[in-house]
Amino acid sequence: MTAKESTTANDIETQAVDTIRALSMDAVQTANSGHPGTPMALAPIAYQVFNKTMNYDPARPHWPNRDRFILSCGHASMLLYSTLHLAGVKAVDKSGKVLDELSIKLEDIKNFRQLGSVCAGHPEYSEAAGIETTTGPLGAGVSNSVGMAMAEKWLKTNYNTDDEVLFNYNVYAICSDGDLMEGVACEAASIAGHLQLDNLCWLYDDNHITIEGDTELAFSEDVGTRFKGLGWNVLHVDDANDRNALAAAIEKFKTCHDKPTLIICRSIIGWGAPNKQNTHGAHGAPLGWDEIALAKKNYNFPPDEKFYVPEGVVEHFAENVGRRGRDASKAWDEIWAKYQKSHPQKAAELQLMFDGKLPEGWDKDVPTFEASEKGDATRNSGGKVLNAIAKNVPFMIGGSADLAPSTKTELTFEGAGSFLPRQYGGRNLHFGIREHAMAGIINGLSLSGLRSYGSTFFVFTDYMRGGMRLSSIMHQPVWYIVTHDSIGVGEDGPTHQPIEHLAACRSIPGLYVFRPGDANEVAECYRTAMQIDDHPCVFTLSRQNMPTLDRTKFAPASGCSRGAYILSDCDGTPDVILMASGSELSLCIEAAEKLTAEGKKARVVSMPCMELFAQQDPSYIDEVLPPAVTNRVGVEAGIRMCWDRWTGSAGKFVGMTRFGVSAPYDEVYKHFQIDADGIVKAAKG
Ligand SMILES: Cc1ncc(C[n+]2csc(CCOP(=O)(O)OP(=O)(O)O)c2C)c(N)n1
Ligand SMILES: [Mg+2]
Repeated sequence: MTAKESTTANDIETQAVDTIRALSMDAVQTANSGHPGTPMALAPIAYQVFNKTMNYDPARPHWPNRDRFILSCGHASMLLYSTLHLAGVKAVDKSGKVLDELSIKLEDIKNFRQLGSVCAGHPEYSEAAGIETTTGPLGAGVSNSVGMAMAEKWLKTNYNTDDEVLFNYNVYAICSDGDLMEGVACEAASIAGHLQLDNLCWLYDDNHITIEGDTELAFSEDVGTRFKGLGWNVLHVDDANDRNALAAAIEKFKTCHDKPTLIICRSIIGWGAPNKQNTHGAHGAPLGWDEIALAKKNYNFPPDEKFYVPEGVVEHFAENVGRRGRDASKAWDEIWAKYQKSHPQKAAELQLMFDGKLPEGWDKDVPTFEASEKGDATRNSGGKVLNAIAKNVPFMIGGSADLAPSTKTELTFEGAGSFLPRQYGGRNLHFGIREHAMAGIINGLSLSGLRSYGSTFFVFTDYMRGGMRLSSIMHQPVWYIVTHDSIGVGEDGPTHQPIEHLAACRSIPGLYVFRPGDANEVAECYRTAMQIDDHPCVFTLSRQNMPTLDRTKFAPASGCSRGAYILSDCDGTPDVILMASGSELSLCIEAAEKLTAEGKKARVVSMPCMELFAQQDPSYIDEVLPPAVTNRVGVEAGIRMCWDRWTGSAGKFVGMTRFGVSAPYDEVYKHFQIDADGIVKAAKG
């Protein structure tokens, strides 16, 4: 049988599904690395969702009202690449312009997992249009999907009118056993159920296999019952190859109007490979060309032809998702044109959001704080500045993991409101005590165009670090507003006193960590961060008060935009440079006064953001920290790591070397000798 004959022997839908399978097997085998079995098993699901269900225009991958497709089990990346390739999804350049070429070319698939190929080991957002989020860490993708579904609800509530429906998209996520074993997925599912996100559909690959073998080894729960308990609509498809059953289940999802849907699909990993299917051997290793040939025979494909796309398959995708998407996006354009006339102001807001820009005057209400010895906690000034900005940036939304009264992140201006079940217009999100899901959700919101933030105590960044890392990998400008930033927490003791967290956050490439030293530094750090549109930021803010510095005496806080600046100086070359972030800044000022009284020349450098400072011109860095001045003291109520770069090999550090203790905060500081006397001693030592 020739290749041509074999293609006509099958119906085109089955051929399309089998093409996804064959491309995936071939790519993994050629790379000699990857996961073939799951794409083979899930090809019918990806086909059914993408080609037969979604409103998605392959010629406009960034169309705002597109249905979203997320592959949460990112190890099955070839499933996504094959599908996007066959669907004809177009490439998009950095400016957002659609190019006249495929986002994923056959050549890219042939170079799967190789340097420079957009077909990376796991799907990487921004590598290729059509990849809606980076996945790989199990559970992450489904948590993003909840944020995307929330974004749709929020946009719909705030912008649709009775006649003009701009937003009505669904979010589909394929997930695996590993996804559903992860805590973050359960946190995310719990909030999705609570919020009744009926625009969200997870398709669970119930294949009974993970890396070590049968799921019986470690996973015996009744997933369906769990999800029912979480408030989900739970459906079953007994055979993932039964596309009619899949279609019927998806139809039921669409008609369910008060719950998210979980479709539990029984599949066979490596389906079609006679010796490897249904074994964990099909999970993460190439099948071998012999086994691939046998599988292709089963699919009625030419056994030895690699990267074979039967005639008619690409056209078949074009006639389905292509045509449907084109019609839907065209219809949307008409509505959008009408909307721009009928609601010019709202349309202008949306246009800014689509373009990733800020409204004019977004920072016009950012306050300047009066000098005050008593000062304020930076969490308080942070709350004020956040409110001042969010008021003028209508698409900025966020919330806290049940700590808004402590982190001061509630938006209190008129009309801010709360995002609640079936009341989706509010801007205050309530994540409950689910930090990791919060990070995943704010990533999902950001990937949907919103400026998003999440808030908790700094010490609990440990719980959401996976999501923070992904924010940075994906270059999303999400904010982590984390308070109670040091031993300054006081009585709550070592479990609540972050020690190593500044270093841990600074170690994530691309994450800007701000620790402002007074209220005006808060304002300037927020102003600076708001203009960073391709990196996440962390704001670590204090529970305890710190003085609001008199800026007629000290340098202006606008120096924060350079990461570090000379706050106060001496005449001539300093004998010592004292530098600090956050609440320790005022201790340095006090120490400098003492040193000056003793006839020493001291400079104080405020360093709220090391990452920004490191990016400055070397001449500026040398101006702030002249190389000739080697007597330097870094001061921070955290561990020393990160400071040596600035203090140099002769430098000293005043900070923490162990976990904290429970006591009133000023006593804790004294106990660890993080005070002016300790700094003076280090400066002289
Ligand atoms: C958070 C996280 N832990 C561990 C892994 C490594 N890993 C990749 S796939 C996998 C499990 C595979 O089982 P399943 O999720 O059921 O996928 P299947 O083999 O059925 O495709 C593991 C442990 C990971 N990617 N993410
Ligand atoms: Mg599995």
